Amino acid sequence: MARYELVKRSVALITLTNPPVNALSSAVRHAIAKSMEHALNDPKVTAVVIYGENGRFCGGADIREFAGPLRGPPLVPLLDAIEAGEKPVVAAIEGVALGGGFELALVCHYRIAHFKARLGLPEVTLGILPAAGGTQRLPRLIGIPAALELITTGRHISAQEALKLGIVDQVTEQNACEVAVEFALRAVAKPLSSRRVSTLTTPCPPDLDALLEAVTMQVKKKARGAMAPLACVQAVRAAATMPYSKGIKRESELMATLFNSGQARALQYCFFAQRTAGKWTLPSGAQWNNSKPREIRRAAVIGLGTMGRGIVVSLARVGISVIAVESEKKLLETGKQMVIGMLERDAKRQGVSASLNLLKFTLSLQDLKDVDIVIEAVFEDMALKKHVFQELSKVCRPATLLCSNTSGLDVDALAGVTDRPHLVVGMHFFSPAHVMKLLEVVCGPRSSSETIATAMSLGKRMGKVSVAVGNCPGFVGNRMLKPYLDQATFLLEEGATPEQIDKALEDFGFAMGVFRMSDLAGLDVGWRVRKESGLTGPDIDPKNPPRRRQGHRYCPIPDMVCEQGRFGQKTGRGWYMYDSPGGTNAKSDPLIQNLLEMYRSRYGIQPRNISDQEIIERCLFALANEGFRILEDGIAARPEDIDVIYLFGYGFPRHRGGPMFYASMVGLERVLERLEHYHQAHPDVPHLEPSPLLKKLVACGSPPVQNWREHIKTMHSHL
Ligand code: 3H9
Repeated sequence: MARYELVKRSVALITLTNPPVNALSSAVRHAIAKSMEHALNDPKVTAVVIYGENGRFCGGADIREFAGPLRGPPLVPLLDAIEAGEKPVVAAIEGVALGGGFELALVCHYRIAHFKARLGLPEVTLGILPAAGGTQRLPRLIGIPAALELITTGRHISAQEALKLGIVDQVTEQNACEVAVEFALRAVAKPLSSRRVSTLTTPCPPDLDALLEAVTMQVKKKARGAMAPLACVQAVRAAATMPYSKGIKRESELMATLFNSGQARALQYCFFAQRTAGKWTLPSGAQWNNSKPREIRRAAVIGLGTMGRGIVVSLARVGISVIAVESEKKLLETGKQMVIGMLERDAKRQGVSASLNLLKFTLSLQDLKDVDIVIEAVFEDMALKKHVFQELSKVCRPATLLCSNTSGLDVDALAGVTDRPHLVVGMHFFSPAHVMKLLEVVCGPRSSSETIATAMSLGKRMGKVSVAVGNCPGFVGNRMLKPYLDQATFLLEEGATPEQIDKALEDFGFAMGVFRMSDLAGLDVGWRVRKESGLTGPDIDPKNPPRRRQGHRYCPIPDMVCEQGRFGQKTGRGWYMYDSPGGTNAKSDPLIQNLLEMYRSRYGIQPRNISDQEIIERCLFALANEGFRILEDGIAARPEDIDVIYLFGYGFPRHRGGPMFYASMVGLERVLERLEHYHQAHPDVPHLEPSPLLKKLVACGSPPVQNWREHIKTMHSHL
């Protein structure tokens, strides 16, 4: 767990050896404590270097250990002892120094970083704070404003930035360990007192209170209910106003509150869920670690609308050459200008030249003969997409992968019109595709494991969080969205307003309430889908009761909003009004209030007061209920995949862990009881009927989310 050796006759080199990230597990802490004791007691040793094996200094505390009781030596006294020692200790930082790893570096008397190293205190993203002295030492070293920014955001910084801030003493392009050993030898004769960061006085700005007040407000607004960022501010305040001995106690108190909170559990669950999500498996036994992806060098994107443009940019950013295809000259020119503009803005931000030579724009599919992969992003129309796939089949060489960016259409039906169904897969990006991190890789029944592996690996290369899902209408994300949106509109009928529903959801932690989100996405998209599914439009039988469709409750209000040409932000009017088309500042619109009142009086609905609790329960339990059905149907392999999709694609608050984790935190029994209650009150809403899997899990004693798979295993899988 830590190797001890003597180098250059007098330097004790302690190398952490806990792959993959040299996390500070109890065994590692124990090994460091023993090695340090040895080094400090051995008269031959004049200095110490701490290093991490495999080019990674240390990824911090072992997060897996957080679930159990503390074992092994606690970190704070161990780090204090290193700092207090009478022999110089130098941290040789390669790769990462994160969290407890950064705190370990902070107690060393000197820090040498490799020029590619990254440092940071990401604890806040795990719902905790840097509780091994990080909140007390960093402000003493770099001052309050910079420390606040790093600790409250968890941002990783480069070695160069760390040097500028005064965190590291030297940045090197050579082997950091060798440089650190030489550095340590030179440090032997120098006094150490000024190198012990905990003994420094925190440099405070004159307007400390005003600064802390302003940061608190800022952090509160961004945190959307997350507790850790605010606790971080309080801990840094202690560093500014208390001696180290008291500040460290305050840090520990704040940590204790956070550590046992549901939010910390949710955020740590998210950390592992995100990493689990990439590990796909097919019923055939093919999976992420036994299927080789193909190398992708040349790609094509068909359609230069919002999605297509974002996909082109995402591909070009990672050095893949792209042929972008449009059907008309004018659309091609507009798309081209926008793609170039986006890449040039990127390049300007990074101070490099834009990789425009990777791009080619064309009106002809004939240009796609030699590409490795095509991503189709044309209008969401099955007939059109089938036509494109047929044409691609004729034009592209037989080995080219054909992918669709459809947000919910049948990927297997598209595969069926090609000469290579095994090379067809869905790659569902989220808008705007160059910004949003989520990618649903939709596996059709005929998609080969190599095809899936390639789409997943390409997603990863583009910096996306890729999740493999099965093929059904809406896949995972959009299929779950339907019951969620339905509940929101039913609540409107019953007496709520868009503002009230959005506020309840935003107070819960969503980046945007459902109506603001719909306005941003465009209301016409859903309207077109409803028309195509026979739910609305001129072909509807006039004898059909207006609030029922296909045997179930139906809310026609969204159709009425669209009939008025209100398509959301892009038209300047939707559920809200905006200053102008494309505006983002949502204001209440009295016309919507009138529409709701007229609607209710037309159908004799007596509006009632609806509590925020009912809004949350009806929207989110219906959402999770559909998630249980998706698991039953084998469309998602595990709850973690669903949660990752909602975290990265739909703005679900991370500190709630995602819809499935949230249901488990509320208690599955309670979710079941509330769904039964609401289903009884609304028997014509099938989405409120508790799913068999939910009932099964409750009958099995509501196991933790990580164990649900055992209960799903026997069911049919589409993956
Ligand atoms: C802390 O330090 C608290 C302190 O203040 C003190 C309190 C007293 N623990 O991400 P990857 C696993 S809190 C356990 O795919 P990459 C990870 O699950 C900690 N496991 O690699 C994965 O496992 P698997 C603060 C960890 O190269 C494997 O390692 N530190 C830990 O893309 C590879 O991970 C952090 O928040 C860990 N600390 O990225 C840093 N870290 O293969 C968290 C990773 O089974 N870590 N694993 O799926 C990271 O940000 C990234 O892992 C890192 C490498 C950037 C290091």
